[in-house]
Amino acid sequence: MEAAVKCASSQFVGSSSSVSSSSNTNQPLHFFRYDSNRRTLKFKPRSTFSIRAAATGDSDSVVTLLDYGAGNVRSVRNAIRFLGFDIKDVQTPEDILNAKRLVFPGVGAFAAAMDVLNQKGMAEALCTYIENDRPFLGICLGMQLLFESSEENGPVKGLGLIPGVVGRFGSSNGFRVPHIGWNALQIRRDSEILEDIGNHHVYFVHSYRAIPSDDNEEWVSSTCNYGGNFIASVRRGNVHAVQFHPEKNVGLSILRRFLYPKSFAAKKPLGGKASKLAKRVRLSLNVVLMHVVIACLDVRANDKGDLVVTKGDQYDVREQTKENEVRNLGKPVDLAGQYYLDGADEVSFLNITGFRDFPLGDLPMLQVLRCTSENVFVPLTVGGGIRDFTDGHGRHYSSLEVASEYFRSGADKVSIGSDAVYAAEEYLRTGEKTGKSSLEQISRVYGNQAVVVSIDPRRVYLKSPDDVKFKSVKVSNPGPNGEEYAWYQCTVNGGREGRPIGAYELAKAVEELGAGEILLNCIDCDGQGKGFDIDLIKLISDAVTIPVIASSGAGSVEHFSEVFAETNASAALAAGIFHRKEVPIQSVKEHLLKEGIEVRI
Ligand code: 1PR
Repeated sequence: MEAAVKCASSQFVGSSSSVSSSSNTNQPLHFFRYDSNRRTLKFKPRSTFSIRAAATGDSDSVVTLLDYGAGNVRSVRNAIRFLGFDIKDVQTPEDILNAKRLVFPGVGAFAAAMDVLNQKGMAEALCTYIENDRPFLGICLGMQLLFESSEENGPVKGLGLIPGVVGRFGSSNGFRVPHIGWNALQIRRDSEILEDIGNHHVYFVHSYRAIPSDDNEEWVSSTCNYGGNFIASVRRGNVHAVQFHPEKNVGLSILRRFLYPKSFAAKKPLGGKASKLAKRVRLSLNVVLMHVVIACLDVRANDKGDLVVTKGDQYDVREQTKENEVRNLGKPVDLAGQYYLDGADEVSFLNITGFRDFPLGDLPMLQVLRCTSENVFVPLTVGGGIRDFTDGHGRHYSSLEVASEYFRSGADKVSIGSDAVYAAEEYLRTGEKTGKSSLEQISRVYGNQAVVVSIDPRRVYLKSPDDVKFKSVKVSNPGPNGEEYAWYQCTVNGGREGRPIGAYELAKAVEELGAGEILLNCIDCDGQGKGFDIDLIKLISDAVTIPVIASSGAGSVEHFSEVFAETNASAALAAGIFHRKEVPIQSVKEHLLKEGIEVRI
């Protein structure tokens, strides 16, 4: 395919400079500036950024990064570069000991990470570095590894620097696991890096957490509540670690404060003032459940070979004209950047022809991800074509390799469609988990919080629920012949082929196989603007304990409040209304807040 994508000015309205898409730090760095009047994207040269390092290549402008190769740390890299620093990767334990400032963005599973650290002699170097009070920032698993042990596939011994055991969230009280989303912090003690946070929300994505106790009290700088208090950040001297992701949105201020401690030294500390916790919405504990608004970009090559954002009506993305061309709603990188600035909590790319175009041959899609992740600091999900594949030369690619390439290119999560249907069918047929499906393999390596399963069901009306062996619902609106029931048949290949499995059965099976989240589309509602399929979303969000993203059919702000009020969906995704600029993301959020539904503002 010739659909080349450059991270260049032509991708952005009003831009006059080019942006580096590679790791070449000699290229000029830029960041988005939003022109609220013209509602277009511009680049502002890095030199005007308020706090910047002298990019002289001396050690003051270098951050040492411990990336042991188990997952996506590209977004952390992008954030560090965005803040004006160069990156030196740790190759040997000596690199840790010699670091001026060390960032450790742990990814993947606890046991695998500890294995690598032990085998490479890095565990000891890390302990020495931290015990010597050298500047350190651990992120997510990079914080958990500091504790004594973890229950994740364990018990597994950790670095043992902080008293406590990392355990799994319980889902029995209605909280979805993984914990994915934006939450407020409860500040427990002074920590300069948290000073800009106030009541802003930071992004969490994890299934395991450490709990505050008398033993680790002197470490805990903030906690968060999700079915109980857990440790959100720790701090002792120059050593900091956070369970959330400082590379996302407001979290960047935390990263900036860690990287530029001198610039903030004169400021008064917070004095342990607790941040305000807003009232929770549906559960009876004192917890804020943030609801997430996602902008989705269905991407494919048009007939000229250009990669475009398209949008279907019930999955038909071609114009109803004589030419029958693919509907073109804009450039993927432009739109993703726009939605980030407009306040989207996440951005999803679905490579909708991935089932027939092998994604690793579809390099423009990878380039879109690379370019987007340089400037978009909210979670990025990418789906389409995640499956095993053998190319024309007989070279076999595993689905894990495909996912790894997506992660390396900037995805925080990958979304599996068709292949998850086949895996679920096989699992329900044999009752055995082989560990070989794409879903199982990717979640084992990257953690289930990094794996979304995208379901493309179609409603099939029934006279009686006994007419089918799959779970059905009594529908709110009867079918064309007065049918009162329906089941939701899963499809593959972008809705082209119906499969002998229902959405309910699929959702439960993929949860068991390791999915961390479900993206629940509905072909009947897609692009119709008449509202989400509440019957379907209620059915699935009540059936599983992992977060469910409601998708398809949003046409007004009221549709978002309806889906959050009437179902247990954690997030709502829309495409058409945002692409056609019918409803701005901020209007959705303002409406939700007005209705008492918590969202990140
Ligand atoms: O099967 O693993 O290769 O994944 C393919 C992915 O591409 C799946 O996630 C599948 O949902 C998606 N896909 C395939 N064909 C289409 C199509 O539209 N022809 N798009 C397609 C699915 C559905 C939503 C859409 C919402 C919201 N798009 O994501 O964005 O329905 O739209 P709306 O707000 O305008 O109603 P694989």
